[in-house]
Amino acid sequence: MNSTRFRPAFLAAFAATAFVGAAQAADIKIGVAEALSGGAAQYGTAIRNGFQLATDEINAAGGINGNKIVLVVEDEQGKKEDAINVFKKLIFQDNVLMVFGPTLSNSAQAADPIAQAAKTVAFGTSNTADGITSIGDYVFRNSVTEADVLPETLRVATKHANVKKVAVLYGNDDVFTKSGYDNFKKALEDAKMPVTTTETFAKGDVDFKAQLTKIKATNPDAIVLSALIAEGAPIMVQARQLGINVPFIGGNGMNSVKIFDLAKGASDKLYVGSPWSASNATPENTKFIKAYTAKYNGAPDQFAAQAYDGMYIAAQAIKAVKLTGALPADRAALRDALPNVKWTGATGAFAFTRANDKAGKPAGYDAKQQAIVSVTKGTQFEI
Ligand code: 1QQ
Repeated sequence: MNSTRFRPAFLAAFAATAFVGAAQAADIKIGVAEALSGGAAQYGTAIRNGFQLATDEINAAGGINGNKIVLVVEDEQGKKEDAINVFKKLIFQDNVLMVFGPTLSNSAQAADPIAQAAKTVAFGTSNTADGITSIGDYVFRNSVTEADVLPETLRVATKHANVKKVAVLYGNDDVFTKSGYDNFKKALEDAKMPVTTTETFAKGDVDFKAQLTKIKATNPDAIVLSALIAEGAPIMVQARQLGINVPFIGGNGMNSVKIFDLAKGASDKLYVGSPWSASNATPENTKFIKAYTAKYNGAPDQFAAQAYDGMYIAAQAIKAVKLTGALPADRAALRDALPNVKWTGATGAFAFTRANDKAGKPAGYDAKQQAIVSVTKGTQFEI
C-alpha cells in the first residue's frame, strides 16, 4: 500500500541528514502553497492567516512533542503552473514534511500529482471540486465539497426566496467553477427546478453584460452562479446595474466576506452554503474568532477557519508519528496517521473518511451540524 518498495533507495539518499540531531528537538517544516497575489488572493491570504494563527498557538503551547512547526510559505498566485513549481520547490528543495494547498481546485488538480508521486501529503483546506482526493492516497482535504453543499444551498435558498425558476451562469474553464456547475445542474434536476437559460464566462472576463442581458430576458426568480470571486463580484455589480435584482445562489467561490468590499450593496441577496459560521458559539470557534480578530485586525472567514482547523488536524497526526528525521519514512508515516485523526475545531467536529465516489467527498461532513448560511449582509439561516 505504501512506499516500502522505495524505502531503501530513499534512505540511502537521505542517510547523511537523516539521523543528525534526531534525538534533540528539531523543527518540523510544513509547506504552505497558497494564492497570495492575483485574483484568488482574497482566499489565499485568509488561508495563510489561519495556518499562521494555528501554528503560533501550537508553538506557544510547546510545539509537537517538543518540536516547533516552521512554515515555509510560497505564493502560487492562483495559477496551476506556479502551483506545480511551488510544490516542487517545497517538496524537493525545502524538504518539507507535507504541503498545504494550493488554494484553487484548478491548481490542485495540476499540482497534487507532484506530491502524490513524491509520496508527500498534499492537504487542501479550500479545494471543493469533485475528484481532488481521487488523485491518490497522499491527497487529503478538510474542505467541504460543492457536491455536499450545493444541494442544501439550493434547497434553502429557493424555499426562503420562493424561487420557481432559475437562470444558470458559470465559468467553463476552471475545475472548481465547472464542478460547481455540474453539481448545481444535478441538484436542479433532482429538485425539478426549471432552468430558463444557461450562460458561461471565462477566467479573466470583466464584462458580463451580454450574458446578464440574456438572463434578464428570461425573467428568472434567481441566478445560480458558479464563479470565483474575481468574476463573481463584478457579475453581481453588473447585474444590479442592469436592473436584475433577483437573488444569486452561489458556491464556495462566493463564500468570502470580501464580496461585501468588492460588490458592496450589490451583494445583497446572495445565498451561499458554508461549512463555518461566525455565529456558531462553540468554545473552539469563539476562541478562534477572538484570536484571529486580535492578530489580523479583521474578521475571519470560512477559508481562515478551515485552514486553522487543517493545521490542528495535521498537528494531531504529526504528534502520533514518531518522527525519525528520515524524510521518506516520516512522510509515509504521516500519510498513514492522518486518516485516524479526529478533531473538533472552529468548523465543528471533523473526521476523515475515505472517498470512494467520484466527488471525493471529504470526511466528517455532517449536514445537520454544518450551517447553511445566507450572506445577505450577515443574515444567516440555519437549516
Ligand atoms: C476551489 C474553491 C475555491 C473557491 C477556493 C478558494 O472552492 O477552487 O475548490
